[in-house]
Amino acid sequence: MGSVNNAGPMRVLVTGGSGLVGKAIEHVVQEEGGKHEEEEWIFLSSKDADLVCKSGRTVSTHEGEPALLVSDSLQRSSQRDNLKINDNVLQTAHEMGVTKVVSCLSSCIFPDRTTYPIDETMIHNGPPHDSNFGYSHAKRMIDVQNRAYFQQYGHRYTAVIPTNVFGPHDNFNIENGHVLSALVNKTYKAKKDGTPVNVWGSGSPRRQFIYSLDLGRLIVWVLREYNEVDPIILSVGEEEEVSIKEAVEMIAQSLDFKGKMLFDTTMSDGQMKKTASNAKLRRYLPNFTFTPLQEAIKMTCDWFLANYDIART
Ligand code: NAP
Ligand code: GFB
Repeated sequence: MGSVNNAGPMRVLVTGGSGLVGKAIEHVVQEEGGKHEEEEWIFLSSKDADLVCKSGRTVSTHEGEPALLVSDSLQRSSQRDNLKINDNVLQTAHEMGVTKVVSCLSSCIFPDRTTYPIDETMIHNGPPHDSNFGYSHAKRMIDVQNRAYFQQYGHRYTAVIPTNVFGPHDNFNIENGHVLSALVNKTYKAKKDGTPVNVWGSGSPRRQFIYSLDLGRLIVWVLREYNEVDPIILSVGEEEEVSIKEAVEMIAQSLDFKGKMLFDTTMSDGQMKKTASNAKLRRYLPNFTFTPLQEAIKMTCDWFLANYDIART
């Protein structure tokens, strides 16, 4: 966030910089030429500033005046924390004269009873799935706030809507990690201990999984080239949607696990599907190539094995 001095280089502040999405953006910027000459990119974690409280927002902005804020509000926050973070980030951006903010929404905020595929125009068309209604409404408010900041001040603050993200630096914790990362860890342990892998639910729910590095590449593109205030879905196509069972089999193949998979139907399936359209992204980037899912899962497993000691398990 901060004022872009036309003569000066762009400065970018990435909140959530130590997380799954933040680390992917950092990889793209530091390792893939995503950073332009003289630009300054600053990656923050909760240790640098607690975005839930105003003092945290002051600290993060007094570090200098980055040109841009990629706001990664927080997975584990409650609705109240998300609302506070949204307001702290966007209001600070406004007060500091930030030229652009890119916030993360999520495909789980879409209406639960809907037609498919879901697109960006449908965000507010009905209540989200009951399992995360508080979080979803807080996320939806970012879209409302972005439109208000544009209408009142002309700020081009926008948002991206990723589907299910996975990759290096994910949260691999078996209890509170997302499905792919949790099952990488479960399969790793099952292979080591000679026990079955416990998959929650029937394995029938369907998801579109986006590899974190692909998402990082797309978010850097949004930062630089996407000028709408309206959000944009960042996802593989509908045709890439797979069942949880298929995804789990890809993990087993990547870890060379040949043991038993148990589908524990006493555990909820949650949302059976939330098929999203990436047609809008394709209109902008018809030739963007996503990493094939099996390859991305294999790279994630390899990262996990090589970084087991530092991974969030
Ligand atoms: P994550 O891996 O849990 O990372 C969360 C980041 O936020 C970490 O850098 C963490 O810092 C930081 N953080 C936590 N509490 C904070 C606080 N109070 N103040 C400042 N920073 C704080 O999350 P993620 O998966 O990267 O998600 C990033 C965004 O993408 C979220 O908005 C999420 O809704 C969205 N998204 C994620 C997915 C997915 O499948 N993961 C899908 C769609 C959308 P510490 O390391 O210090 O804790
Ligand atoms: O990834 P997940 O927890 O989140 O669950 P959502 C996806 C599906 O995987 C559910 C099944 O049907 C789970 O029942 N599943 C099977 C498991 N085994 C496991 C397991 O060991 N762990 C987990 N976690 N699931 C996400 C949000 O919702 O949608 C994210 O949590 C984000 O924040 C993303 O918004 C887009 O796909 O249900």
